[in-house]
Amino acid sequence: MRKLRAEQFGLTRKVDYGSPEQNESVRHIVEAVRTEGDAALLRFTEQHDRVKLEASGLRVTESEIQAAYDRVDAGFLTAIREAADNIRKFHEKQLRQSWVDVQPDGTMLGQLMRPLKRVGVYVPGGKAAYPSSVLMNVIPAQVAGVPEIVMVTPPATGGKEGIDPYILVAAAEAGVKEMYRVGGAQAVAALAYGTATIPPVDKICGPGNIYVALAKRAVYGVVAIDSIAGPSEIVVLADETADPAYVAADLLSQAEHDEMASAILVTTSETLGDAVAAEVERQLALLPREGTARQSIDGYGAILIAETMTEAIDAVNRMAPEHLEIMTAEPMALLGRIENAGAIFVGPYSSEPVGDYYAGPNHILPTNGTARFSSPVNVDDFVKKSSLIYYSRDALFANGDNIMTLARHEGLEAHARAIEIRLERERGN
Ligand code: HSO
Ligand code: ZN
Repeated sequence: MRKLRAEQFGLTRKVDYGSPEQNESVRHIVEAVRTEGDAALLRFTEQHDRVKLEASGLRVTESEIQAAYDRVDAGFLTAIREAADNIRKFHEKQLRQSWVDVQPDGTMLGQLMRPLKRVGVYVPGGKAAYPSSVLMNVIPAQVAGVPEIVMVTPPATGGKEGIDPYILVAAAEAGVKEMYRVGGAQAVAALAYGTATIPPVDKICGPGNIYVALAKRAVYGVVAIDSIAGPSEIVVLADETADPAYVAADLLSQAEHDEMASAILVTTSETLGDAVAAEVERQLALLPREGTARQSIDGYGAILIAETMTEAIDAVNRMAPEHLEIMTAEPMALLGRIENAGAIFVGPYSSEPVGDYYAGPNHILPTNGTARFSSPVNVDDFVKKSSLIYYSRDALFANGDNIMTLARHEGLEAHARAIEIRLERERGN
């Protein structure tokens, strides 16, 4: 791994806006689905997924879901149920109540929390088809109280048997009752505009390839979308007390996700840095996904040597990593100085995969330095708020003049008169 001075380092931002051809193709697909509905959906499914369907075959049936349960192993089912339980409990803590504030003059102001009505979760095929991500998208929506959560996923992720049974089981376990076999930009367009078979949703979330990402951007505004995830990132902040084998293993856990993933060690100990570099080499050679992990390590990996812990922490805050692990003598003592990180894993036993699968916090986190201003997926992402305003007669009398002054200043006479008509009529009585 390359060794650099922590002072100079910042993470490379990797945002893919697609080629002109990809953008054009997505525009074409979205427009066709918007105007032709199911017919376009079936045509693109045949073109891109090589699966010929009728509209009546888009919806995944109850018996297919049952059949999927027969195909997954018992260990997986136990593990995913435990994970779902932990994720649900963690997200239940995030639920916020509506509130109303009553003032002495009778004014009542407040905020009413309402779940979105219908949410679409995109589940990709290919290298990022993770059952764990199904849980991470669906459960917060469910905890928020979203009554209709639908999943869309390409039709042949499980080979000629159809959809990958592990994805179907994860969705069913998370509580999804409505699933469709459709993927790509056409699936996103269908969720946004609706077709005869697939009613439109209010928000689309979930990861996907570049076509899915571009389609989400294209329909943004018609529906809400989640943020578009970049390649995984891990930063380990460690001192001389860290175990180099643990550090290396955790760096590789994210490097294996993607050729463009970044795995970075920031340390005050050059000895640790050298030991981690050696361990990364040793462990890399043993990985089934060695090719991907090696490209990630070579292209985006680094060992950053810092003079002081303050310099190391500055580098962490500048990078604003998706995942931060702290393996130092007193990791808790450093927490207050961490400004920017999607998820923080504290101490030698909080390895990153604990959070990816199991602990309960969401694994869909801000990437590309966006932890500077955004948060992990959470219940609030599926809730919207309505403001509540009640003014009593007394309150309007006491404040009407101020309101009229501001309205007339803006040249909006009708605004002023809406207040004035009330004050005059009451005074006339
Ligand atoms: N670490 C990934 C999530 C994931 N890991 C899913 C395993 N499965 C998010 O950056
Ligand atoms: Zn992961």
